[in-house]
Amino acid sequence: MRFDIFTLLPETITPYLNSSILKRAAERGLVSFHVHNIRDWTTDKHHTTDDLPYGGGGGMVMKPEPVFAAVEAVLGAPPCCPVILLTPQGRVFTQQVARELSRQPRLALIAARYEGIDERVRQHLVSDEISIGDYVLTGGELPALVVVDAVTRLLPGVLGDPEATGKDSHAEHLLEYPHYTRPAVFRGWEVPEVLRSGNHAEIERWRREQALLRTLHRRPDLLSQAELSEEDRAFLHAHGWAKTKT
Ligand code: 9D3
Repeated sequence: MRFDIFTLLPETITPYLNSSILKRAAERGLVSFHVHNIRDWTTDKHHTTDDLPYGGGGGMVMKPEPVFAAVEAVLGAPPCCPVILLTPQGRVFTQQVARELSRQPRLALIAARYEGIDERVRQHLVSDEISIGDYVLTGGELPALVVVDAVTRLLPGVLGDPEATGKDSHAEHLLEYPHYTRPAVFRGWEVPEVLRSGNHAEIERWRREQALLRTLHRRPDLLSQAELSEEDRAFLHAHGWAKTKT
């Protein structure tokens, strides 16, 4: 899979792509990352990328010409792949959206700066708009990296174990059970006996119950989407699950 990332701050993007799992995925040829500085497509002496808003008001607006020029130079006109604008007004990014995007052979991402981007970019260049959640950031660079990261780890061969991505708690709509490693006792705090028992059926049951309890207490909204057995449901009801509450 190929990513083209368009930004005014490429230096915020490249270090993360050159780290750990994403770097290894690129070295192995499973994915390629191409970061483009929108400023490289300005044509005026001062390399202007923003301007005052028509109609007045505060803040600056990203000019359309350099964005169109950059995207069309790299992707052609019309663009050869989906063009995603990261924006607080987009559909909210979830694991389901990550899985959907991971089926594409190529994706372009536009990270905006300033108070916004000229509306004609959305209307005539962008095919999809994504937000990563309801909080205010200073730009689209971190959201672009969030999308790249979540999508790349789903690509075949990127993670060691192909089981790992399917068993993700968010894929299952349950929070994870608690994890422990050695030592068995740290500062007097013991690893639960059941995990050291060697009884794999008991361990599986304990982990399932812990995942259910955590989800019930912290994210009960997830339970409506989770695949629950009759035993799971009985366990949850015994711990105060009122199916109506979300
Ligand atoms: C003054 C109104 N602001 C909207 C709440 C304008 C504004 C704030 C922040 C416009 C852009 C931004 C920068 N944020 C993003 O580009 C962004 C973002 C975010 O802030 N939160 C969650 N997802 C995303 S995706 C892109």
